Amino acid sequence: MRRLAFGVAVLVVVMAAASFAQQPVGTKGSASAAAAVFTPADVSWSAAPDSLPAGAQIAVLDGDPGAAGPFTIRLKLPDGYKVGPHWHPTDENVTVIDGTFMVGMGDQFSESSLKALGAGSFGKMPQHMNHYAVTKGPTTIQIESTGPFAITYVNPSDDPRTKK
Ligand SMILES: [Cu+2]
Repeated sequence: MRRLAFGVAVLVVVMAAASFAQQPVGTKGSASAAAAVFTPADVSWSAAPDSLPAGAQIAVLDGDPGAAGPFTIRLKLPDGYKVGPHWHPTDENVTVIDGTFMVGMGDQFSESSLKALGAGSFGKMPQHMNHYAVTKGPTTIQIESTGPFAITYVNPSDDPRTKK
C-alpha cells in the first residue's frame, strides 16, 4: 500500500516535469506578443484624435487605445496646451518624458491647485475621476491605460468635438 502511494507520487512528479518541458525555454506567458523596443528616434508621430484640443501629436507604442486591452501611447504637446476637466472609463497612468505637465483634480479648472510634474514624474488618474491639465513649455507625456479609451469632458464647451 505504501509502495503504491510512492509510485503514484513519482508518476505525478514525472508528469509535472514533462509538462514543464513542453514550454520553450526563455519564454513566459503568451508567445504571440511581439517584442517592441523604441528609441526616441523610432517613435513616429501623427496628429492626435479630435477628442483632444488641436495641436497635439500622438504616437502609439503598444496596443490599440480604441480596442479592448492594455495600450501605451505618447502625446507631444505644445506650450500652454490645455485640456479641460474630463474623465476616462479606465485608469490613466501618466509618465512625463520631457517638459512640465501641470495637473489638477476636480471638475473645475483651478490654476492654484495645479501640481507641476517635471520629466520623470508619474501620475495616476483613477477611472471616472475628473482631472485637467496644462503644459508649461513643450511637453511629452506617456500614457498607459486599458482600452477602449475615451475622454468625456465635464463641460461640453471644452470638448473639441462639439466645436465643429
Ligand atoms: Cu485624462
